[in-house]
Amino acid sequence: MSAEKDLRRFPADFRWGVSTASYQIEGAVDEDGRGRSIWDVFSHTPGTIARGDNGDVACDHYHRFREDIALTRDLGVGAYRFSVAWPRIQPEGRGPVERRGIDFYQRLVDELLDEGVEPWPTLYHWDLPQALEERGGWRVRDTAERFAEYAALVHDALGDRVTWWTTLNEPYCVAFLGHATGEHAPGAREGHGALAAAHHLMVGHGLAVRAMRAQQRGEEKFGITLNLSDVTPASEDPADLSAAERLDLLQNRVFTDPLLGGTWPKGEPEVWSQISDFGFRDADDLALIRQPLDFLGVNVYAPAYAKYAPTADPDPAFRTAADIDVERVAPAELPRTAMGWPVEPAAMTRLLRRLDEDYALPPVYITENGAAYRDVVDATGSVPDPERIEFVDAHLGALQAAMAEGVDVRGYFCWSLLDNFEWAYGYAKRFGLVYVDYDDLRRIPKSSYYWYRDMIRAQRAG
Ligand code: GBH
Repeated sequence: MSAEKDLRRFPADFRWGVSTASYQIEGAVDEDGRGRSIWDVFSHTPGTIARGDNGDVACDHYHRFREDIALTRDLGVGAYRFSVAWPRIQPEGRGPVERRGIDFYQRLVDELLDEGVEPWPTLYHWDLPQALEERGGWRVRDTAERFAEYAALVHDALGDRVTWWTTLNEPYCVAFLGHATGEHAPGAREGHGALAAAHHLMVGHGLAVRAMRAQQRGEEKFGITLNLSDVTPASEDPADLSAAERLDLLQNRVFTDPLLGGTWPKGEPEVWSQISDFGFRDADDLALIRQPLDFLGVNVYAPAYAKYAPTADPDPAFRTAADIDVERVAPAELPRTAMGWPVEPAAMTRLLRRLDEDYALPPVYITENGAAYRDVVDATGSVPDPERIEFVDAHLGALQAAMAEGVDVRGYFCWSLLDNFEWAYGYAKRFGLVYVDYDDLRRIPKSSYYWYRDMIRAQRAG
């Protein structure tokens, strides 16, 4: 018992938090001058989202943010990670600020500070202004430049009271789920387009960090959040070994090599030279992308096991950047979440260890980790979710193992505060520590909420 308690002891200044994202919780899509984003358009396109769900109302957080911040305060977390909706700030993705949009985030930030919770805004969690998509979206460099202008506007408005600034959330998902598999907005299935998007996202990050640093007033810290996966070959077969290298390239090194290593991704020409000549890269881009980072956010969900499977079309004209002849297989004995994602906490330790070996890392924050399970309100009105508690607890153990090996991890944010709009899965998948009843929008803390609260309290008790 006491051994187990010791196992969950973290440094006194370790940051505990919860995460959300604008389109997944805010709703109020037509309010206060907000423009349309690619997710409004995508979610209103028949056949894209489970059950035809969309984010029009979502958790109605736009109107209920005070209640949600009170939940966050009572949870005892020191930090709340949320995202700023670009189309609320610049409805067309360019031009002057929509004052009412900035006002909302100022109210949110002030309320958080009043309640003693540190605001951790992310500037881009996938809701690109539709007007920019119509001019090429992330496939074109202009969007990276617009992003930096937008970042500077938000930073100018909030930089006096916000310390922790994250540029992008998960550029992998934006580039490849958005432009190769088509599961996410804008729903494209392209060869070259996804690679161009990946590049311009990183250029946008670099330009944004540069622009915000240029107007820095205090102790602001700048970082980026990547979703990374530990990749293991399914067997010792050389075909599986090279499949694992390709998957590692696609999921991790496309981003980590330029951002953290200052090199173009190793092994990239062999995989993609038939679908792209990478002509979108300028000579100075590597230096631009590799801005010094004050922190690295890592979102961790599931391990990847790679098996060779010849699925890519032999004709490159019909191939997307995600068609790399890899099948994702995971050992059958691993449990699965309601998303079908395999659960293996030790993979988080392996991932962090390898990152630390491969790069000179800035301080790391786990900016998302969590799981969907089939939560229901029971007869007493409670929502027992023992699997989520086990998931988080086991991942905290895996985090401690990485820290014991010397990886500089400074904080952990649970995904998510609330059940919310889970992208292509709509409201069918619940990731919250707090249950949301979508009929009346009532919030009901699940048992994991109380568990997380008590765990954080126990840290302070020393
Ligand atoms: C994050 O993305 C997002 O930032 C957040 O908005 C979202 O709600 C949350 O996670 C939950 O989905 O099928 O085994 O190959 C997560 C990115 C990409 C992680 C797909 C898991 C599939 C694992 N995810 N990946 S597997």
